[in-house]
Amino acid sequence: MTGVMTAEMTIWDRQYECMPREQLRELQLQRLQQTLRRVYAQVPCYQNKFRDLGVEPGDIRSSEDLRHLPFTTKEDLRLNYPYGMFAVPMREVVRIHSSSGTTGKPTVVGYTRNDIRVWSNLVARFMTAAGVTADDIVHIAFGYGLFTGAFGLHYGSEEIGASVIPISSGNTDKQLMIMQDYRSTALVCTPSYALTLADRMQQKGIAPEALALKYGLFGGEPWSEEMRREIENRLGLVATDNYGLSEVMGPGVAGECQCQNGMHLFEDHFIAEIIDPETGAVLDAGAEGELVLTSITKEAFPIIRYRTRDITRLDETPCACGRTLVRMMKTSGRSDDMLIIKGVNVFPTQIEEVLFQVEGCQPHYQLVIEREGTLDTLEVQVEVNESIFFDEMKKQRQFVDMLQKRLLSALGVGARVKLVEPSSMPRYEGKASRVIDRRRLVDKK
Ligand code: DLL
Repeated sequence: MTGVMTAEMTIWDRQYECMPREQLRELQLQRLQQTLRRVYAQVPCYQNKFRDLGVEPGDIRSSEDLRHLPFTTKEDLRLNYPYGMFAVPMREVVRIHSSSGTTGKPTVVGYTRNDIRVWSNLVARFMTAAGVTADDIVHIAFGYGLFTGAFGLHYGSEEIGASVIPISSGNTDKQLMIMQDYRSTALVCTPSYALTLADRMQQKGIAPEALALKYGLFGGEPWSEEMRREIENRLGLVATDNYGLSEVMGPGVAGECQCQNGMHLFEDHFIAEIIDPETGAVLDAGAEGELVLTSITKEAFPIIRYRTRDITRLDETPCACGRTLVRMMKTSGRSDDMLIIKGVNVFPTQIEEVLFQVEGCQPHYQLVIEREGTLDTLEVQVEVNESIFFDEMKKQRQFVDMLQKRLLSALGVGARVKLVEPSSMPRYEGKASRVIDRRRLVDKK
């Protein structure tokens, strides 16, 4: 088979996705050099940063030299709000998106016509890798708006030739009705919303067989392997992970194939590095650390060595699908979301893994961190099924003890477990927010 797009536009760019790695590195270098010349000429922020470090685009002669370039951080984007980082005049920008961001001004990103074409193609690539074809009916339950999720997946689906249902987010009952009546075969949303849908189906007595779903393409937030299995069982589909961030493009930076063993990162468009988040030193690709991304084909909003804050590991070993692109492992989360409890680093996904392994725990939980005197305390509030919630005190006590022991051994720090009633925790339509850190409130006073 060749990399030629078929009439149905199934997008598997074999020429690039299966390129020998040596050749890929050459392509990356060539594209990087072009990008550097452009940003140096067009974006004052980069010109200043390069000058401060005494580097010029011409100094970058190998991929090893990348490490001599400055990092870009969210702060740089804030300082250049809204359009200061754009590398083309506004008349060439055909779309603007922005990232949610919990504090301060959002980050604004722009796309030229060609950027939109590349973006759609990359989303189509990972959707194809996940199994989606022109015969599929794609149900997009991301919110349409400034968030890149919905439009990214929408254009990617159309590129494949699939039929798109742009239902957007919210109104879970209507989502279920449309999924049943319109025979949606692929579901696109956050993993948290997939669980919200599964819960509602259960409440309404809708069996997975009543739906036509085959594929779930989930992304936008970290989720564990245990959560993947739970979603697959309850929705009766094959769930794949996909990753991206608005600053770098949106969805379509990396996505899993049907082997479900990490997300192929589209290295012909982005160069990935792993760094030590504390020192900024570049680590071996196999080591776990912070992902740093450089875009090498973007026109409107190119970005150099962007510190994503996402903690992950890259795997260069071959994948059974034949793609030679490096695989990005499920992230354990953002370094900003890492909790430091009594000096121990804890990611919410580690807690999720433990909870999901215990029969009787529902996949809905919240973490409350407080400071009592000088001591941090972590409370894990988890929904349990009715038989446990209404069980006699002694049995409940044993259940709590067992959970606390498991958490202690997995996290290396103790947590208090509080069982809460079924359906009492918040449900999410988009990205979940499961951490309540009351220490921050105290610190701010
Ligand atoms: O969430 C883009 C996106 C939309 C990706 C839909 C996939 C699907 P932002 O709102 O800018 O963009 O948030 C980006 O979300 O830095 C990660 O921390 C997190 N994130 C996104 N996808 C994943 C994933 C979109 N698959 C931030 N696993 C990123 C873990 C993810 N974290």
